[in-house]
Amino acid sequence: MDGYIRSARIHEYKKHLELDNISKPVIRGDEEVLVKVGASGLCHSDLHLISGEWKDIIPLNLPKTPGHEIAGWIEDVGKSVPENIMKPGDLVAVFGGWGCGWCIHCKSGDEQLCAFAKWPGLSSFDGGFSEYVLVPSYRFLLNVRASGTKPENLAPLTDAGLTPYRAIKKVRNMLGPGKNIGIVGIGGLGSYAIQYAKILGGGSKVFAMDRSDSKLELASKCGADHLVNLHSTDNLVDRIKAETGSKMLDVIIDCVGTDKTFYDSISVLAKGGSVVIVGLFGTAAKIPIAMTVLNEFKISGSLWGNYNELREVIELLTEGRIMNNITKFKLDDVNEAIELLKEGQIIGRGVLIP
Ligand code: FEH
Ligand code: ZN
Repeated sequence: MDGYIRSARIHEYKKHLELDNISKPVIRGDEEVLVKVGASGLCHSDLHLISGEWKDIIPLNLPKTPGHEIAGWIEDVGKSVPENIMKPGDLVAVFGGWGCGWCIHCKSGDEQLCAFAKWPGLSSFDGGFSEYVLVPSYRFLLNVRASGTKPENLAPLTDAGLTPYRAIKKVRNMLGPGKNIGIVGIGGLGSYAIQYAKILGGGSKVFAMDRSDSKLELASKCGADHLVNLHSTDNLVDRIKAETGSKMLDVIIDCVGTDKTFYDSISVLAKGGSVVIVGLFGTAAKIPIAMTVLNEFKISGSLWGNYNELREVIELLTEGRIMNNITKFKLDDVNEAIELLKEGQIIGRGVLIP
């Protein structure tokens, strides 16, 4: 049908998405860009959103099209989009932190931290589980027409590939020869985290930790030096002691973010060590005060990544220094893909192709 597009939308929390025919978005604002979606990654945050668990922190006007990891081709542009920067037909990756452009965070380049940030599919704006997405400004696009890569390889970089990159860059001064870094959770983010730990870690040994052997197999392909199955390891502390010669782990990137992974992480952290939480599975964990003070632990969070960090991650991919691990699904199979993600059965990142 001309003028209509297919979008997978949340109509009611906890229910399957519905594949709707909706009006094709049209450019109204001068800076806007209409992107024909080539691929859209499936993130755990989408599960929280669809289940309604986040309805108080991220209130949505339903129906809503999720999908915040997007790449595709420019179809149309507003009249103030500079032609020398982007034009119809260009392949673009969509940066997901749509900041106000004015506040202190935006001016520092961290638009994902903007107090007024909008995220495609996680705010009033519709996301990429659709044939088209309307992006409010060309400022949120990276033109990758010269990269020779495909949208399905770019889309996961915009979140799964970006979030652990920022997290590891924050702690890279703690890494180097003789140091150990743990990556907890080898899902969409973890397989990238291992690769960045090898690239930025200056010779640190990388410990991959997960409950699934098939995910640990992927970790091994990504270059992990030690594989720790959190399900079958009886005593995690003894195991890490034995494998690090009692040095323990200097840095842990928690790509899961539950109270269990937090306490596990604290229990195997070296004195002065740092846990960076990027996963959002859980809700709360208690910080053991004495242990944190006596060991000078650093506990922090890291949100997504900024525009320039996304540029760097795309550079790493196009230079062949990182690999993607994706499972492709047709947009029509979105609900099956969501079920597989819920069951932990997608290895690497699930990507929807309209
Ligand atoms: C979730 C909610 C709001 C912003 C960013 C996120 C990240 O999980 C994106 O994966
Ligand atoms: Zn996400």
